[in-house]
Amino acid sequence: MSSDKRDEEHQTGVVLREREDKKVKRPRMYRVILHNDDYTPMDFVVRLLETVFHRNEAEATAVMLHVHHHGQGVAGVYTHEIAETKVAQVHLLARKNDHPLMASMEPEDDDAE
Ligand code: TYC
Repeated sequence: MSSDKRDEEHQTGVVLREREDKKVKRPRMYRVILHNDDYTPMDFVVRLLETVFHRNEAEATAVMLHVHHHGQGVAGVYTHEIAETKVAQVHLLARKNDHPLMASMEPEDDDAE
C-alpha cells in the first residue's frame, strides 16, 4: 500500500477495499430488428433508418432493401434501454404516419436463434 493511501486513511478514517470481484462487465447488447410489410413506403423506412438509427443514405437503403427481400433485418445494436427506446420511436413515427411498420429487439448473444 502506498504511504499516500495510508496517510489518507489516517486523516479520513475511511478505508477503501480494492475491488477483487470482476464487477466491470460489458453490457448485454440487443439487436433492433425491422420487419417487412407490404404497405410502409420504402423511402419512409430509409428516412427512419437515417434519423433514428444514424445510418447514412447508402447504409439505410441497403438495410431497407435487405428487410424488403428477406423479411427482417438489423437496424442497429444497442444496450437494453436504448434498444427499447428505438423500438418505441419506430412505432410512434410509423403510427403517426399511418404505416404498419414493426420493430422488435433480441439479445445479441441468444444462441436459441
Ligand atoms: N416492403 C415495403 C414496400 O415494398 C418496404 C419496406 C421495407 C417495408 C422495410 C418495411 O421494414 C420495412 N413498400
